[in-house]
Amino acid sequence: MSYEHILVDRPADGVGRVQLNRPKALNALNSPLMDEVNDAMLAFNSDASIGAMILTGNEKAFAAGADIKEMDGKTQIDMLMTVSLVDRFDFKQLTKPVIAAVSGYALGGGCEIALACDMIVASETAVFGQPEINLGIIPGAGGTQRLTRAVGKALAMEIMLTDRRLGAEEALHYGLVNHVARLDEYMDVAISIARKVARRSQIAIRLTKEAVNKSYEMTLEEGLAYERRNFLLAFGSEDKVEGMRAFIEKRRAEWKNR
Ligand code: DAK
Repeated sequence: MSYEHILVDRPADGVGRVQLNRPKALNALNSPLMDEVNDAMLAFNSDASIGAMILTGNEKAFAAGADIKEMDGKTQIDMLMTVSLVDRFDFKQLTKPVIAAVSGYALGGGCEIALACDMIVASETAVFGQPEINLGIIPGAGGTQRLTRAVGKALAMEIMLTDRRLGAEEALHYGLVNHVARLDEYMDVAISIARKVARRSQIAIRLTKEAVNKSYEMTLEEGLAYERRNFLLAFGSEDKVEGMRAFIEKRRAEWKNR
């Protein structure tokens, strides 16, 4: 499928990359763009040769939020009926890990989409924020929940109530991002992490991702039971046999993803 608002490629073995590509609008997330992101990510997710994905923008903007020009004039009922936009911010349906490679603005829905990914690599120019308050609205794609869990209540309140923005180093300090790298290196860092993921057993990666995500939604006791369930599922895989055999035979494991 050819796309109008995104670029799609495979920058390394096992790695699929989706690049938001509306540079003149700072990658504002309009509906056609989100449809394309959804389509491309789901295609990578169901491609057996892909083990991890990268979602990125350009140097100036990861994404400056939902498209305000598109939202202008929309009614409450219009927004109620665009629930699909929110669903598309929720990458939980993707079973393979997604790394957000963020440079420049990650604001509003752009910040929320990065938070919905599994890891974030930031360039030193990255800026995270939730400026919805300036528009008379509130974050609607997970910001009040995911940002609060990521940085804690006090700072999350300040970010959302006063439009405080976090630069890359601050975002690293508060645990919002995994790494900060120079502008000419952050993509390589993201690709390197994605390759490390893609080289592993896709079964073990999927079961791990699922269990970590459950920690947001379950009590400790429920989460531990879920982890045990996935642990036992991993024990039933051919990759478990191969992984342990390879260790004992002092060789590199050859995963079958079975
Ligand atoms: N939407 C549309 N166009 C945008 C945009 C946006 N969010 N951000 C930037 N642009 C456009 C500008 O209008 C401008 O276009 P032209 O005027 O040249 O045609 C172009 O991109 C360049 O922007 P600037 O000239 O403003 O560039 P600056 O470098 O001076 O400033 C900036 C960069 C990022 C500080 C500034 O552009 C800015 O403040 N942008 C708005 C940021 C923002 O407020 N983001 C939050 C949007 S609200 C939903 C759930 C969630 C959401 C929606 C629905 N459901 C429940 C359905 C999410 C809502 C949001 O994200």
